[in-house]
Amino acid sequence: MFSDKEQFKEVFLRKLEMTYGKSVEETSKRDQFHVLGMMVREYISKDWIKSAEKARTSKSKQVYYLSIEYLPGRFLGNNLLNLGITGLIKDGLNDLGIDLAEIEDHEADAGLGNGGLGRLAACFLDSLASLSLPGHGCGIRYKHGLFEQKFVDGFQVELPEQWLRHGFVWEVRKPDLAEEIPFWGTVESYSDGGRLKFRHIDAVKVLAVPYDVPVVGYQNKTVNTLRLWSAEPSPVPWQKDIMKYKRETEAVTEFLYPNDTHDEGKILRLKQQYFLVAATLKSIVGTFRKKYKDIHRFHEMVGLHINDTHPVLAIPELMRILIDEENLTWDEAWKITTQCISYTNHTTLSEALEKWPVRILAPLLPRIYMIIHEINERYCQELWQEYPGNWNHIEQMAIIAHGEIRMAHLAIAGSFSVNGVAKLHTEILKTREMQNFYKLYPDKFNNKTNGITHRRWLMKANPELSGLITEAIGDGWKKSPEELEMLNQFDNDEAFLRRLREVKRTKKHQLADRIHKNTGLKVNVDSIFDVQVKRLHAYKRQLLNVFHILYVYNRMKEDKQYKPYPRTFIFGAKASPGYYYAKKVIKLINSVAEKVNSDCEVNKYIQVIFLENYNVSLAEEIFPATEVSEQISTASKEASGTGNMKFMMNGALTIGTLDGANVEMEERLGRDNIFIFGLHADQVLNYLSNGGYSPYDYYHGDERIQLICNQLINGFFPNSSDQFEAIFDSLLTENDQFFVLRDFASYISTQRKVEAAYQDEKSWSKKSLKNIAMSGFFSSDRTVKEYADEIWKIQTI
Ligand code: 4GP
Repeated sequence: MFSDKEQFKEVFLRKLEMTYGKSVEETSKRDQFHVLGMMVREYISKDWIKSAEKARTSKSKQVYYLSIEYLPGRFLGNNLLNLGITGLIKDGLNDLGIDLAEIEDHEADAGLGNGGLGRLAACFLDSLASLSLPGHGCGIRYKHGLFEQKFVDGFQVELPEQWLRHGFVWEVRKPDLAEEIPFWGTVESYSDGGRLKFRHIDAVKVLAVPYDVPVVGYQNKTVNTLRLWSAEPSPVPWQKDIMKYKRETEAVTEFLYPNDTHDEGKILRLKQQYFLVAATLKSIVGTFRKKYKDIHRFHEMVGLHINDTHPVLAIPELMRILIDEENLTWDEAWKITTQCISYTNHTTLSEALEKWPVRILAPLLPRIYMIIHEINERYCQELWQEYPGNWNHIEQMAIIAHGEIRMAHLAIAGSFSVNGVAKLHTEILKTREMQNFYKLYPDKFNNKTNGITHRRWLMKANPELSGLITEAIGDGWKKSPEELEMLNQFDNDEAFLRRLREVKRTKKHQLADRIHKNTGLKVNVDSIFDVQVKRLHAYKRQLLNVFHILYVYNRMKEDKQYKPYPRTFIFGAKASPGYYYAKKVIKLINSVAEKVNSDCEVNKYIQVIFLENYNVSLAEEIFPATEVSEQISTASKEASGTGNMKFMMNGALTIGTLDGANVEMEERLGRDNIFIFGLHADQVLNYLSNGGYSPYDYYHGDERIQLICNQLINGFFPNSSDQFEAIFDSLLTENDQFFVLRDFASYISTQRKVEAAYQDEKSWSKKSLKNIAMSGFFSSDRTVKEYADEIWKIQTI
């Protein structure tokens, strides 16, 4: 081990030689990354053991966060930061002529998630550990994470992601703790001392092998665990065709499903869900059994949080364990289960509300299906008591109906807490999407507005800004991010505001270098950096952003005197491979980029950059350099958003709708420090419940709109004449479900306000400062504390 720089250098050199049999000069950056990673993991190990020991022996309640996705990105920089040894390592490597940043670049992103939901889970783990809370992540070790995106002729092409190719230095394989997970087969009944019991027989068994990853808290010696399960063949396969068996078992954790907010109805996906839940519960119950005698106290000592409905089979699986293995009665088991499970909803989009056909679930998980069926029977009886004779109502609320299992209904019925992820989202759940359930169980519903870890997204991503903040207000904000509010006192401090601008400029230069490296394009650092990075989805309205760019372009072409303030529009977005419309929008953004960037009348003023393969590490370079943050979803559709918070914390100003957490940002900032436009959620919802609005009125009534819509189909984009018909149709023939044309005028006029505001340098800097100062609320430390106090009832250990 090492405790100072000299010792670090000595150990590093020795390990490098021992591992690779080469001198430092001969080793590659990847070799160096690997050795540094191993050293840091060793450095962590003492505290990790101690923390695990505490969790095992302490009599405090433990929470397990079950999530089918985690999107942590890279670990090295974050671990160094949280351990407080970045400076030591950086200096030591410098002495050896090695640049830490270059080494960090050789760590593959752990991209085991699609977008917001998975990234939120990663932020929560960071906060749990940093608050010394006994909370652990449980997930799947996909061999291939979210696909790698390439653009070929402007089209998205997906390549398999290979994060494990060079090994994952942070994980520890624990084959001794493997669990067998049964699929298929049948259920047999038998009598146990006169009591009717059931067991699952003739199953195909898949071995779940855990890989533990340390989650390092911020300078507090707490190291929690993220346990990722990997599927392998069981040692005693019952099948004759062993190769087929091997292929099928390994397939369970081969790929992350590349869907964001909508699911593919695949057996494999269901297998993944049960695999995660069954492996996790087996290990938790095992640990509990070693520690406590009385299973009746399970819910007092264990909290199970399900991140969206994907892990909802935890409800019937826990029932199965308690009844079949622990010999409890149904009522006893139900009482424990419903006091253990809490559930977060992340979206109201109907296509994302999971439903599994009985014909798929029942044969794959026969005992689990029996239990879900019984839960549904009893629950419908309860509904009958509440709404006697109202079959319609009961059918609407049932867990099983029309041959399908509605996972959200199961989650609500089987949990004690249901939360949305921003105030507006929770209100919509209570008053619209889950209205019937809210009436029945008002006490279950609560809000927990999302947050992001300020450690990764400010301290690590933007050390320049962090340094400036610390110089101004001390470093209390690092542990208590609400102290960022103290920055408000510099509101009129010219020197401070100038330094804030200098930091932004440094970060813009760095991003410009990255853009140049990745695309070969040179961007104007004096232009406004206007950014929209997030998954590509119709409701997120990247299309509205494109309409604004085309509007500026068309205006410049029409009126040679018109010179907009220079702006660089930056995009990053992956589209789900099967999502036709989203892929068309990707092609459109690339086509607009080509058009704009190659036009020398225009490109001095505006440029469009679409960065390939948007992921966590790219995000860390983008957020600090951004000046205008695009949060322009159709109001009511974005549950919360978390990118909005990362931009705010780094001093960008938001142009956005009153949607998701934008509403709460506006509450804190006041109207002067955020640019709000467009329809409100209730207006959108009212339109939708009355059959929508009439986009043709806007097409005919606004020449700007008409021109842009026509350009989609009239050959304006060379070689793409029929490419964008689907987009044109979505707006006009399909009634513009996401109100792009409806919000266009409001968006354009608000963009003009943004442009004007930017040119008043001092006032813009003040607004930027205000954004940073008011962003402490959006730290996930606040969010996680709320979960801990109000839902999980766990305390710092
Ligand atoms: C996302 C929501 O779309 C986003 O608004 C929210 O901030 C995030 O979850 C975290 O709560 N949903 C998903 C998903 O990523 O797959 O449903």
